[in-house]
Amino acid sequence: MKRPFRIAVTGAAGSISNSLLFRLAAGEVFGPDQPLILQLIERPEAMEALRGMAMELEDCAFPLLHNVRLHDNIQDGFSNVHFAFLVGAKPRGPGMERADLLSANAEIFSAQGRALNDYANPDVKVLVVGNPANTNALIASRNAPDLSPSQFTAMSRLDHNRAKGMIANRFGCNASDIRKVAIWGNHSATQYPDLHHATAMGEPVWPELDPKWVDEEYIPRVQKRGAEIIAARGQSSAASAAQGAIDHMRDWYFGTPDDDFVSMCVVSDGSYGVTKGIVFSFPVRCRYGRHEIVQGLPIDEAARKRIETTEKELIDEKAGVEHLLPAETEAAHLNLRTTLRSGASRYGEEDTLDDSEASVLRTDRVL
Ligand code: NAX
Repeated sequence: MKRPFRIAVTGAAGSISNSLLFRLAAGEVFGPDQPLILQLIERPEAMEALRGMAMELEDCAFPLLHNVRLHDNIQDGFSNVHFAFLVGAKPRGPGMERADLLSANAEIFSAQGRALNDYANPDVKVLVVGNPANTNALIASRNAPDLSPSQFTAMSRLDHNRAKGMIANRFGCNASDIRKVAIWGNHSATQYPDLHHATAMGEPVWPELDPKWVDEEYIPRVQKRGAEIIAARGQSSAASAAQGAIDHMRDWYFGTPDDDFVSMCVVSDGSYGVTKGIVFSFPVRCRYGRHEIVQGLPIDEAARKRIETTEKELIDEKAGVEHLLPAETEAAHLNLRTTLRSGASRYGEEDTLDDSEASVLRTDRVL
């Protein structure tokens, strides 16, 4: 019997978790033979709802689910966890400016970064789902001086899946026939869903597409899909967001296929000229539990402009929370080479990445 993984989920009584927790417990992320302990975290006022969720989990009699723990504090909730899904966040209230939303969440995520640093397993892998996800992930990472920035990611996988689904519809094929779609930038309406490198059933899609359709229909529709769903069902995306989180963590853990890439928001190492030290969605590949930004994709002028627009938004977001970014972690986030300690990332290596298995496995990362 394998040793159980400890998984923390914040916002565990919310809508996304209502889908995520059951699929985690069913083995959809870590496989059908990996036992789990769920450490579920909520605000004190939502603990009763969380208790209801735990009863339902119990009633499923999941063979992989060893234990469910309920926590109203992050210190106990993050204790020894190997993976953390940070789903809970403060929603935008009436009259709240974006800057207020940013700073309200900044405080939550700086405390969570510190608690992960102090209480989680040193190899913890963190996925931030709660919005504004990219900047929340940056704040958490900057407040975790003993962890590598490569251990913190934010979710653009829902956007990636949306982008894939919409192009599959266009070509009349299945989403699994589409490869190499990329989301660049922020999980917001400035994100850039890029089809230049995408293939459908092995053939490039770009030559088949009308650029006007891409610019005026496809890109805005992916960017605003969240709002379209709220307008249609009166609630924000929940099951599809859970699917994005499942795909993100599963691929990070098990790896991505060689003939494809996925989108993940990771700390920028300056690839493609993107400002270092912001959390930005890139096309990435994962192997041996590590993510690496896909290098060398051609970027034309129009794509460059779109990347710069979303980059600027993230720079502005970062400026708005600068007071919560400790100076002591700045260098590690600007020079990712110095953070290779855990072997979790190949950031900062020269242009030619060393693919040898010996180098990949040298640090013996054991969960
Ligand atoms: P819900 O409002 O249904 O649930 C959020 C839960 O988080 C609530 O139960 C609340 O009590 C809890 N919570 C709030 N602050 C907390 C804290 N500090 N510690 C622990 N728990 C806390 O929202 P839901 O629909 O589940 O969405 C959760 C978050 O995901 C939101 O911020 C939402 O904007 C974001 N999303 C991010 C997406 C992405 O692609 N990155 C897509 C979907 C979603 O919009």
